[in-house]
Amino acid sequence: MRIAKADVFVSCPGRNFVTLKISTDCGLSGVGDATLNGRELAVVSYLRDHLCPQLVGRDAQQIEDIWQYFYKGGYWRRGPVTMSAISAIDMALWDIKAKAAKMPLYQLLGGASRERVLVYGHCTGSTIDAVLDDYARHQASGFKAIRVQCGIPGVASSYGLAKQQGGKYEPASKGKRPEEQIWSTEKYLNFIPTLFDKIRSRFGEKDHLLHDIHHRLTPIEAARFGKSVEPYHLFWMEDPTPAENQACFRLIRQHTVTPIAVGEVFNSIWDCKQLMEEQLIDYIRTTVTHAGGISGMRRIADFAALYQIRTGSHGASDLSPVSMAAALHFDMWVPNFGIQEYMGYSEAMLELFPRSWSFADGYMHPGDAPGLGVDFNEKLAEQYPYEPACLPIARLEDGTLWNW
Ligand code: GCO
Ligand code: MG
Repeated sequence: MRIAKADVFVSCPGRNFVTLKISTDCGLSGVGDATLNGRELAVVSYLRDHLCPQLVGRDAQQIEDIWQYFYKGGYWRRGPVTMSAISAIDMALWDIKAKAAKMPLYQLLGGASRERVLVYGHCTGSTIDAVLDDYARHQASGFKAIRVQCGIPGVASSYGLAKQQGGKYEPASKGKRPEEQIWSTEKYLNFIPTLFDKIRSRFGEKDHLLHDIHHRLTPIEAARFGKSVEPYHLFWMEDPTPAENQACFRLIRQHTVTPIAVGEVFNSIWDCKQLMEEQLIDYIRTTVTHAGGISGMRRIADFAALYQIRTGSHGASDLSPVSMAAALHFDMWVPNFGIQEYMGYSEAMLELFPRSWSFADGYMHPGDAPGLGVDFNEKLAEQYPYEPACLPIARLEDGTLWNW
């Protein structure tokens, strides 16, 4: 089964997605997601100009060899651009292999380890009252695990808020220059315990409660944060501090038992190594789109399992429905599954990517269509050309550039 064609599409049904379609000489084709929010065109070029010409003519069944060919063969290893491109190729080839086997991908991976996939949704609000309303809405739509982000009094643009009340959180803004936001760690740290106190007092302990710090604290501040929310039993605190210097997480661990999730910006097993070996995290957030596709994720998850670390894949809406489908197959199979993020998609996005996955009662299922169970409507995509957009940047109140 030879690869006849590899096409790259960038389309914007409300936000930009990069989609790879690999077609074979036997008529089967597969899709992969290569979206790197705010840096989409770099991956488009990496695929179109460098990898796709080398893909054509290869045996589509040799997924592992192709992965190694582009990982080792590129000489310049790792990095988000390279790994998003490799991830999309890997995903599309697994899609083809599972279609050829006439199986949903999770069957080919080893079969279901669970009946359905626990997902968490995003509750946001600019005030505690607005958060409480949105939390009730999430409960009513079935979610059993809810991430909570709230406006911080005195901070003009806190992380994780929807642009309109009741709307969805979407960080990127249209245009070629990023929006600048202002951040205050002091105000945040003083406010957050009150937020969780109000949620637990109103709704009790029955849901899993999650929170994303989005890389904004220093290690000692993260330690204080973790300690201060211990009474509310968080499922996790996410990205408490940037994870470049991983030894810093030792300090957080010395002070708190609040579980830690890290890894949405990681792109290989090497980024996970120290955090796992030293048992410095509890959940690994790498995704199929950025960490080497299904093949890369399997290596990471198996390594994590040695340390009882569970998966909690990034599933923000800047990862396309193709990524969501691949993640759900992976989640059905992976023995050390923890949870999956699910923000949902607009009608336009779902029309562009017809899919067989479903959501009910706070759980998802990838469906039983052969392959990933997701398609890409190329014709419709012509109506949604690429629109430049950027992720914001954050500054402290005195103007110092901070971690967004
Ligand atoms: C999350 C993430 C996202 C990122 C976004 C950046 O936990 O869902 O932090 O919201 O900010 O994916 O592109
Ligand atoms: Mg996050």
